Formats: sequence, structure tokens, C-alpha cells
Amino acid sequence: MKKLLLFSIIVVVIMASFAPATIFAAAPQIKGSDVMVIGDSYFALSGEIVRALENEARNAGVLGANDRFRDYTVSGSTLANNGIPSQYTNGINSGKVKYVIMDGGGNDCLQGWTPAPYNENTPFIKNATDAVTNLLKKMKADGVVKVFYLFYPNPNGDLNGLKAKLDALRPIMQSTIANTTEKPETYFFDIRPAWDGHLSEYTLPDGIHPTTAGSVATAKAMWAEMQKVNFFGTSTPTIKYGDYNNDGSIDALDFSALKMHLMNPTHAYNEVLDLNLDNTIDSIDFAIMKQYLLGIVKNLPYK
Ligand SMILES: [Ca+2]
Ligand SMILES: [Ca+2]
Repeated sequence: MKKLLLFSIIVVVIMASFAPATIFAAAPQIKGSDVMVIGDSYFALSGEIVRALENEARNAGVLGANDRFRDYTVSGSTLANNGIPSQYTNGINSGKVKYVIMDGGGNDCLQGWTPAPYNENTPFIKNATDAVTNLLKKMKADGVVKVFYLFYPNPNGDLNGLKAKLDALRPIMQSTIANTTEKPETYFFDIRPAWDGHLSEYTLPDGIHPTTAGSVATAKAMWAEMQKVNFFGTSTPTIKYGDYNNDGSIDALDFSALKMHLMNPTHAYNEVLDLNLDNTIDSIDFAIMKQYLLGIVKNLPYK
């Protein structure tokens, strides 16, 4: 037992000394090239939402300082007529992605004159929702893991009935996405609450597109939602590894508790003490905790 323990400690020390220093740094957890952004002028006109969202990701340590998402957004794009879907095709043809951030449907609402009332069979709605169903299906086949679909704020003014059309499209698009079976994990995000009470401040004189303040607020709200749903899978695990006595810190008390735990020949498995996530509690975990307390291992669990 003692020999094994010593051996383990030596192995860990050797591994640590040969590993590049960056292995312990808070490295970016996603690559910008894994993230594709597609959509219309709501994103594309100034590009500020995407830039602000990248900043949020950087500030959270999720994206590297000079890394960017892959932005294929084009002003004026519809979902129908292979507009936004063709952005996706262009993007995926130059490299696979795990995450897609998108909007769409606003320009579909602006196509031609359509009398109210609107329902799921109204052409501009049906064409847009059919396009999204097919797009999600293709994304699933291409191995996209998650999709974040941003749906617009209210326009500032009626804008020839645009508000009524968006109000009709919004719930139908949301249920279409929910009912699509072949899709990546898809989040439909209604941005209106973040804009409540700020419509004039956040909207350009055209009544539709976001100002800089509107872009930043939109990105912040998107990021808060992404963190909430752990969109990029980078949130801190809820288990505090190593904190055996659950007092919020990992210290000598936990170290001696782990020692006692190991000395008990019938010791049970305890996830909190499995510091290398190999489903056993043994001398390797003990060695890792020692390294952690010495400041050599910076993060638990240690893989
Ligand atoms: Ca503790
Ligand atoms: Ca273990």
C-alpha cells in the first residue's frame, strides 16, 4: 500500500514536471472555429451583437483572447428561398461546427403583402418554419451539437404590420422547433424581456436594428441564457471535488479525511473524492489532493 502510494506520488510529480505549464492555466474551453453564426441584418448590419457576445465569452474565459466565432450572417437574408440555410451550407462546407447561433424570420415577414390573420399555413410563416425544420435536420446529420435561436425584439413602431407578423411567427417558430424531432439540442430565445423599457434607446431610427447599446444588451442577455443552460458545456461542475466535509474549501481536513477513507479496507466509493474521475478512490486521488494542496495541481478534478 505504502509503496503504491509513493509510486503514485512520484508518477504525478513526474507528469506534472513534464507537462507544459499551460496545462494548468485556465485555458479557453471552446474554439471559435466550433461556433458558427448565421442570420440576417439584425446580426450583420453592425456586427456588434456577435462582437459583444465574443467579448462576454472571452471575459468568462470560454473563448481565447484573439479567437473569433465564424460569422456568415448577411443582411436581407430570409429563412425561405435558401437564404440563411445557404449561409450554413457555406459554413459547414469549410469546416464542421459544434455550435450554431442564429436568428431568422424577420425578412420572411417582410416578403410581399399578406393579409391578417396569420396562422401556421400563411405562406411567409410556413416557408420560414419549413426552412428551419429542414435546416435543423441537416445540422443534426452534420453533427452540430447545439443551436441557439435568437428571436427579435419588437420593432419600434408598427412598420407596415411587421410587429403583428413577428407576433404571429414567434410562437409558431418556437413550437415548430420544439416539435422537430431530428435536431441538435436547440434553444429558442425570445429577447423581448431584455428590451422592455429600452425600445427607443436600443433601436436605430429605422425602427428595427439595434444600436450599440441594444447590441450589448442583447449579447449580455444571450450570454446569461447561454450560461444558464450551459450552452457551451463549460460551466463549473456542481460537485466540489475534494471537499469531503463539504465546508466550501479544500484543505488539510479533507486531506486527512481522504487518508482515513483509504485506510478503511472496505471504503465505499465517494464521487467527491474521485479526483481523477476514474470511478475509484485510491492512492492516485490521494496523490492528486496532495499536489493540489501544494499548489502544483491547480484544478480539481484533475484528468
Ligand atoms: Ca473541506
Ligand atoms: Ca480516482
